[in-house]
Amino acid sequence: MPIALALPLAFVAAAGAQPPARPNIVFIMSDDHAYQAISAYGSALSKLAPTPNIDRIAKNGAIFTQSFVGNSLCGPSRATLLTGRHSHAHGFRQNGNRFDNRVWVWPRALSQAGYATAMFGKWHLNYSPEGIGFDDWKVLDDQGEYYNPDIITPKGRSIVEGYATDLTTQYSLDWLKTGRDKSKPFAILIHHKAPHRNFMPALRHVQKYQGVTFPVPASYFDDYAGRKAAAAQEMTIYRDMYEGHDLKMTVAKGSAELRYNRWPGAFDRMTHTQQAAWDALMQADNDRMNAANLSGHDLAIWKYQRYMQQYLGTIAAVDEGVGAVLDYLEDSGLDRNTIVVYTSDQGFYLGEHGWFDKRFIYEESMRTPFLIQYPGHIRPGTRVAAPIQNIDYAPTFLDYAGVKGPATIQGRSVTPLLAGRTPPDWRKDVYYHYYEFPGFHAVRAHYGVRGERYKLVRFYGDDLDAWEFYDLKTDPREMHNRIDDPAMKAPIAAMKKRLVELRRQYGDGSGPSIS
Ligand code: SGN
Ligand code: CA
Repeated sequence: MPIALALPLAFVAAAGAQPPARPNIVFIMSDDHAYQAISAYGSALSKLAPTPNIDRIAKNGAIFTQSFVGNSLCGPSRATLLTGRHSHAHGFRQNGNRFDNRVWVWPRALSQAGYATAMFGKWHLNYSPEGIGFDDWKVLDDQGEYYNPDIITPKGRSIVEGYATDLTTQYSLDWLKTGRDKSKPFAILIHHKAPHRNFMPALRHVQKYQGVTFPVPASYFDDYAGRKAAAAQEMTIYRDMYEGHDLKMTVAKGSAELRYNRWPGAFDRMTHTQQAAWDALMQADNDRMNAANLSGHDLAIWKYQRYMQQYLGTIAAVDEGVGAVLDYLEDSGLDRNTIVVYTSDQGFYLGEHGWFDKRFIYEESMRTPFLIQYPGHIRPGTRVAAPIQNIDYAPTFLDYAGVKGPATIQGRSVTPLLAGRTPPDWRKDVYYHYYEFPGFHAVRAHYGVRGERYKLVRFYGDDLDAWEFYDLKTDPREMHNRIDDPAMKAPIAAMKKRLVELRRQYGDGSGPSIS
């Protein structure tokens, strides 16, 4: 791509800009937002549930089509994005571990380099970001609640009436407009709880997708043949979702009482007015469901539709929030010198293999959306296919800000990719290690490597030590485990070698060693 090579400089020259000011950074991250649910990725859901504002970032800048996490779970992923290190290196391997706020993180490095810094929304690493180096912060408690959440600030904790996504957006806009030290460049982390379980849309979006029929993934009724860990999970929509808590199904026609509602707190904290409005918005749809008296296959399909309607409904407020932030940046002229990123802490299953949740190395959860704009530095409409991982975020921001990072960082700045140049030694394969077992959804611990064409995985622990191998070219849905296929002997050996090398390269001695 010889033309792209000269582009960034050409941009600066054409704009006749003065010596470049250090860029501002707006890092927007949602929780469990599948790339399949972002229309810029063009999946089957795109037309039915578009995300026009998130898509603006791809239009203004770049979209990464091969963006991955190293451990598809909230806490480990957040620790990785802050430190640029894999789970075994930063030590936060599974939810419930504690993050030491004193370790090196890029927001503190930027603060020390003269940036104004802030963080709003879901933190989920420990009680609060106290000590991280943010000038200002307001966070949800732990997983956070959608309605009237507990908000923790440097001054203490209180219940705030409102919808979590809107509050997070509002806090962020307030800080951008009036809260920050305007003599400094800024870095703000906006971390939404949505669309995380239990998938409660804002009242204005509860009915947004009611009655819409979404395409059911081809693997929805997967039988998990040849895949022991996949068969053993507890994250199947039609078997494991709680009918009340997750799917908001009521017990009978005419009743607003929910079916099994494991954690009633998500609803109990609504005000009477919110609760009444919610019930009224759900009533007719639930009455129809109860009157139809569905079972078996039909009920399984109905549950998929209800899951999608709610999940995508929560994303509507996130998309509006992204729009409000972009509008502010544009109206104020700040956009010209601001990097904006939209990503998620990991991917998510939207019915593929019959699942919700994440955790597995299989594509939909290992992949995560990554969109970035930086006018004058990233050509609008750029698509990057080189594989990146969440260990790369920290070095990328440091690189753009001109700040040096520690040698402990395991990722690599993606700025050359954004300038249209793939360094010859850019990684071709991506390392993965998931630890949380036993735990929610019963996904066994596993490590593996995803290459351009093949994926090798080893599940371990408990009663299981099982290898899997996939040819993503002929089997993109990862339905056929080819580990015992003699025709695959050579690529399996090659990938095993890569896995050993990657474990050595990253210094991951955790889990069983490979002989
Ligand atoms: C909660 C959810 C799980 C989810 C984990 C981890 N259950 O425990 O479904 O896998 O969070 O999510 S819930 O009904 O209590 O919400 S993560 O994104 O925080 O890692
Ligand atoms: Ca998450």
